[in-house]
Amino acid sequence: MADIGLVGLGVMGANLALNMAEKGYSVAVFNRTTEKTDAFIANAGSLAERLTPCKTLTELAEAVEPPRPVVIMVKAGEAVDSQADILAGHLAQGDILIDAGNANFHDTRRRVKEFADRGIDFLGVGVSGGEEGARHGPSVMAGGKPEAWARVEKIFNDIAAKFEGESCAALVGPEGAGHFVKTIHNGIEYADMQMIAEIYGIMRDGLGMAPAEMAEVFDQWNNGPLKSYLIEITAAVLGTTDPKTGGPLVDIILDTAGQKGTGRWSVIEAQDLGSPATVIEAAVAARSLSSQKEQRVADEALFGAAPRKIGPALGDRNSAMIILEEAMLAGKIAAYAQGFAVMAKASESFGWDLPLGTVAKIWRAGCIIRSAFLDDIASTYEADGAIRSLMTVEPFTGMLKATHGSLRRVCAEASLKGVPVLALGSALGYFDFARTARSTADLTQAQRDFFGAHGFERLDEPGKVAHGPWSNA
Ligand code: NBP
Repeated sequence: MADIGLVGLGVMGANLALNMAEKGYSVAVFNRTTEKTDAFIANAGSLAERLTPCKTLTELAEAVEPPRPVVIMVKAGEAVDSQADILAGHLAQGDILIDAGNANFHDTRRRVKEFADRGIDFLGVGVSGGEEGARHGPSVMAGGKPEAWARVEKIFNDIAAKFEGESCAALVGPEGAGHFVKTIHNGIEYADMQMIAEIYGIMRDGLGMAPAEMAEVFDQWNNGPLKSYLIEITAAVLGTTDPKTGGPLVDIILDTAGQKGTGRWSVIEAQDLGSPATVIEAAVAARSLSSQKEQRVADEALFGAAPRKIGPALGDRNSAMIILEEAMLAGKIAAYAQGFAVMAKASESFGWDLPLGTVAKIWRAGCIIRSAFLDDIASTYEADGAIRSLMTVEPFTGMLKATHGSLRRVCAEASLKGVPVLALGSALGYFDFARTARSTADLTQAQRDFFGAHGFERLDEPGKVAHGPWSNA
């Protein structure tokens, strides 16, 4: 009988099943469209002998050795509910349903409760790394009961990415914690990608660099503090030639970016928790703005194109590249500080006790935001899990002190010439706000009291609610 069942042979499910089979597990597989199951088995090569194709969910439940772990890897939302509901009808006490898709963590919290009532453990497991990660080693962020995780931990440890031999799979908390952490991972991914895109915009439109030249710079940056998968693939992307035109492939790609929801969810949760993630917000907004292509074309005609040429304002080519690298690093510190602060707030609000050091550790390999930088974050949180903000602890404080001037110069020059820097600008604004001891909220409080009698606290009478008096109120 099979060690585990897997429902959904899309990009992620098919590759996870092959990964499991390669690690020696026998896997019973099912897909709604059965032709896909047949094609999957036909293309599985020698791994097919460890794969049991099933035509129905009943067949799948019967093919797995009890207590059965069954992974569901289908489109998030209703598809998960429908597959889990049918499966549960064939499962018994002690069996485990594992939703490994990108679920909204509120849905996972609900499902954990619903299935607990039916005697079935439900794990919400975030899986990152795309197709390649799923096949050869993803980062795995699990949420649920420790006893349930303990029964499948070995399988996930075996298929997960390894960082210096350590598995990038871990239980990060109860119920929806795994999917929450995955959501914030994706939010940070949006922020990283948008900041890289803005730096690319400055290089392309502000400095007139060709993609091949930019590819070399990103390649160099991948040996420094920005070393990461996203910087590595940016170099590869910019260095790719279109076989049809012979020109850079990036130049013929329509400039509208898609999104599937996790970035938006991370912003909604950040706002709900009162822990703003301005860089992620800007990144999500930038994708939405990018999709309004027709309006952008019309507005460029209406207002005229911005000059965009930054020219030598950032110094010679070498100096400009150093300034851009430092700006990106400063922006990254702010974005990660925000993402980790949101997780810390969620941990407190939901009583999850999220191990942020472990979260950073399992993001060091396998996932899309994997980077050298995360190793520093992991060490920082391992040393003190209760830090207030990543920006306020070493080595990040020192890095920010050394680089925020470059972020400021880049944002200033880009703004002067009309090159949009939504995410980098948000990072700078966040940093500046964070280090402003006396903010301008005194005026906001005064206005709120003026129009709505909301009250304010006087500096000379702490703890008391005061009102006006306002002239002409
Ligand atoms: P795909 O689009 O490649 O596959 C979707 C799967 O969902 C197929 O097996 C499809 O079956 C099944 N499905 C759908 Br759509 N509606 C269904 C329904 N009502 N009932 C049963 N099955 C249904 O998606 P994917 O990229 O493999 O993503 C799967 C999950 O993993 C998603 O939650 C996604 O957000 C998450 N994820 C994706 C990535 C990535 O890089 N792609 C990374 C991390 C997480 P069918 O063949 O019959 O249509």
